[in-house]
Amino acid sequence: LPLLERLPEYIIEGTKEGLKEDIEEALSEGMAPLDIINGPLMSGMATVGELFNDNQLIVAEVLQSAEAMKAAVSQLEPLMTSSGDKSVKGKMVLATVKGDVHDIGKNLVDIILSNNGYEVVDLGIKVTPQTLIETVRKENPTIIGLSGLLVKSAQQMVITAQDLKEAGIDTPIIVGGAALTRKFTGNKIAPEYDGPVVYAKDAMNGLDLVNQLHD
Ligand code: B1M
Repeated sequence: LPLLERLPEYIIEGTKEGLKEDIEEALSEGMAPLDIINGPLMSGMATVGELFNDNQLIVAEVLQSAEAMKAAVSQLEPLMTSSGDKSVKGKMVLATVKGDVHDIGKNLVDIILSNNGYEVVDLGIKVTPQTLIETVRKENPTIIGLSGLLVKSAQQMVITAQDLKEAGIDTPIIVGGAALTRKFTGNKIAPEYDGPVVYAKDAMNGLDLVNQLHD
């Protein structure tokens, strides 16, 4: 198989054997680290999602796919270009919402923001509104980042926004993840919150929006 067809196969098959070498080959051919992730690797992950949906993969196999993706992302992480601007532009408290374990997208947001002038406090997965509130009070971030991939996570984000508001917090929120849309964010989450709430379709779009909020 040509390289661009081999790369998604590692994710679909959930295997790391040869992955490192093929990523090196992609890099040596001039592909940018983020393009490797957003292109062939994400396309493999999209196929995994479809196969899983069709019951052609079980959770254990999807976990292997996630492991392969994580290995690729950690190999590429040190190579992600930083803006060169070393000043700290802001601070994000970042979390995958309560009830949700998906963290690959969240981790990408962490990598990209950390490499572009933001301090990121990553609370990990299944983060309750209470933990978020406590951390926001302690860390005093300039932005809150919420990730969630399950349909129920979209609803959980509404609850989280309500809880933050009740705690008197109005720090801008950025949300992202497969189950969300701009429309849902604008119509369902934003009205429940006092501060701005914006939707990012991917991690790079997230960086753009975060930069805009800090201008
Ligand atoms: Co799960 N899973 N999963 N899963 N899984 C999905 C989300 C699903 C769509 C698959 C499917 O059925 N087609 C489906 C959800 C269906 C729904 O809710 N309607 C699903 C399901 C059902 C489940 C379980 C319930 C399965 C089960 O146990 N029966 C279970 C849930 C457990 C739980 O959360 N409580 C489960 C478990 C898992 C694994 C653990 C096996 C594994 C996750 C491993 C891990 O993350 N450590 C897993 C995986 C890998 C997936 C799929 C296949 C891939 C997700 C992924 O990592 N994508 C996924 C199918 C899919 O999404 N197509 C699926 C790559 C990642 C880079 O993309 O996270 O979308 P993503 O991030 C993107 C953007 O969304 C955005 O930027 C990134 C790109 O740059 N973004 C942000 C994300 N967060 C952002 C935050 C921002 C800004 C942008 O600012 C703060």
